[in-house]
Amino acid sequence: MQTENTLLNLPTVHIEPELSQIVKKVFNNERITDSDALTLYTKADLSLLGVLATHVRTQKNGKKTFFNRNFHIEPTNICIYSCKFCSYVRKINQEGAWEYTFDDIEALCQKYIGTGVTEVHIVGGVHPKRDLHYYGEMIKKVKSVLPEVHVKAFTAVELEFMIRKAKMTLEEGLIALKNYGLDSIPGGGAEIFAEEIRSKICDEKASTNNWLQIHEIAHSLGIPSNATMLYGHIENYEHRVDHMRRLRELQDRTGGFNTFIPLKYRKANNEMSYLGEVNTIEDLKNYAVARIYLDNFRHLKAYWPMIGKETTQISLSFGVDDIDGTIDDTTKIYSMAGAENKNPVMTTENLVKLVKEAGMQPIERDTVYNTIKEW
Ligand code: V47
Ligand code: SF4
Repeated sequence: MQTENTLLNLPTVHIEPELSQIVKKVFNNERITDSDALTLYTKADLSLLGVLATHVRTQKNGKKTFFNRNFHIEPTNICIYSCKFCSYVRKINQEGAWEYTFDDIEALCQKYIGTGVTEVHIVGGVHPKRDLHYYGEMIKKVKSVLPEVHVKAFTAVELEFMIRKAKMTLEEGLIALKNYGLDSIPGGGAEIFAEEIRSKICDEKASTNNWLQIHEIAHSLGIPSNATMLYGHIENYEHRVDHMRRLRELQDRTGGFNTFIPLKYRKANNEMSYLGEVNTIEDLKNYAVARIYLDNFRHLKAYWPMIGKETTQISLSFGVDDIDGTIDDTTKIYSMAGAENKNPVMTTENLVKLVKEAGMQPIERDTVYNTIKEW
């Protein structure tokens, strides 16, 4: 059966009835259900998803596409855990392991004095010997060199361990880190919340409940955060919808998430390589469904070092309105997992050009989406 879609005031567009009721909801700015999201994943073609996601994106952000000037510090790749998708983890004394000293970190930060960088993103392995106070002193060191910089640091997985090691409750630990200078929390460590998948890919580390609890407490303390989802491995669409449902529910309670960042599983040099990788169509579909489903997230980020510059440009027509930042060759997480960008670096001018070529409006932002400059 076919129905006429008059919503767009266009010539007749034929849409399956099951999809047409979802189309109506989206254009009426109504929340879609879990089952609607599954239907979109399984039955909607890419062109329809692009139209729907672009409607939501336009309502929330117009043509604005956000980026910032940031760099990463990955203090160590030594980690007590062994997540099956991780290409970066090493054990103490293993070849390829690194541990930065505070002097190394100070020297790295000094390179950015006067460059207009507004954010430092600090994420690394869960080192067995380092607790909250060590990382608190690290934040102080960064801010002693770059006093104005926003410190977005430590995934919930790192936080869970460093706080436990310091023998504090989660709330005490997050308050202490805030006092050391922590400004926000990145979205990593979420992977896939569904326990039957999490137990197969990253059994040992912070649980789903830990992850959600840490973000909820952080929000209650005025520490905003991001959320990620690692997709394209052994999970199915139900697991992705379940993951986003848990985030949507938490966001309804706190409003503390800035952005959702789907992370495509990359296969090089890890135990799950045999799975291969999903294709670009799947990436775009996933951005679009996320944009439509997560109605209470203002922003959807495509992490360009992960998916490449061209897919990033196309993603802007599938709901994405944020492309992260300049990064400046300071992350190894994805290059070690096989991302195209071996040395991820884009100047501000490159980012602006990328956005303009896609017909969008580049906005340089700070971490919490205040506009710094309209380009
Ligand atoms: O949790 C690890 C992912 C995450 C692989 O908040 C992999 O702005 C794909 O937190 N293939 C850490 N992904 C990165 C992270 C992040 C990244 C960008 C922006 C923000 C933000 C946060 O990296 C991990 C894991 O999900 N990851 N290995 C891999 N082989
Ligand atoms: Fe450790 Fe993070 Fe790699 Fe897991 S993904 S092994 S927690 S560094």
